[in-house]
Amino acid sequence: MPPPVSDLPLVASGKVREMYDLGDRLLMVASDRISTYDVVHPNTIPDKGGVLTALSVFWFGRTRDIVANHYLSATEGVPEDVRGRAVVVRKLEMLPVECVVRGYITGSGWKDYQATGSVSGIELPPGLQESERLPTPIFTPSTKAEVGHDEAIDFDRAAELVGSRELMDDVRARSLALYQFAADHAAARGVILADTKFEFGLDGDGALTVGDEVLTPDSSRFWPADGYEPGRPQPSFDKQYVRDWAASTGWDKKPPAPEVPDDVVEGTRARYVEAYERIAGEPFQEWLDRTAP
Ligand code: PZK
Repeated sequence: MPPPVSDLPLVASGKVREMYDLGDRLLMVASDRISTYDVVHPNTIPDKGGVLTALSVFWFGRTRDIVANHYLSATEGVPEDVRGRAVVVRKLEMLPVECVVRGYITGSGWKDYQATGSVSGIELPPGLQESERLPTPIFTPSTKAEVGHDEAIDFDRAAELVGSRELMDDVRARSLALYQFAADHAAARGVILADTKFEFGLDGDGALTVGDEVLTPDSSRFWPADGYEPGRPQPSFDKQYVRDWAASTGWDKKPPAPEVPDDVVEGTRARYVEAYERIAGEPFQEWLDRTAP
């Protein structure tokens, strides 16, 4: 019998997921917890962790020819109590930068553009509207902040932190290629991939490898193509029900976050499952069946 997750050494944890040590490998577990405005709600969205894991595994399988990744298995070595929402991955030496690609101008990129006309040192054309598609996708690295928000840095600073301009050139090229592949795939299914964040590392042979989760709603902004209109913020494919409900309660977005009511939980769960089914093109149940103990 594999050990329950609670027996494994915890090596890292984020707001909604955990990483455990398996010796020569790692176990990455996605929870069903959800945050809005950076605050985690007290209750969960059933299947959220499963959907994010399934999506990440879908993309890892589809992008192996663009860049190697750390994914090994969603069954072998995954304890029964977390099957469907966890993966075994290779240990990497992680690079100390977040690799953000933006195809649309939104979020912190929109703030920076409004203030300076640039994002991560890349000058953008004047007169862009909020949420507008960029002439070409841009690579906008940021620091990994231990606490608080990541800070945008320019390419030269990223290369300095990584210690090699050649390696950083490769990281940028792979990041842009991954984004382009996924954005094209999503667009054909009615989903806009506005932006996304990758984390890279080096494997035991020094080969550039993508780690973390990839191209999920927690590492990306997914917008429904239907109703897309620049000039305003776009509704998030997955979290908009929770955000709209949270705003309607008058919550000030400061901790603690309010408990999400059942109908909003159910609507949000349906949106996550729909995101998986649209993008992967298979019923979410098939993922659960494949990974079930
Ligand atoms: C690694 N994180 C971020 C924080 C998480 C993940 N393949 C790898 N090898 C070594 N280290 C990491 C990875 C990956 N991926 C990633 N921390 C360590 C992180 C919190 C929770 F699930």
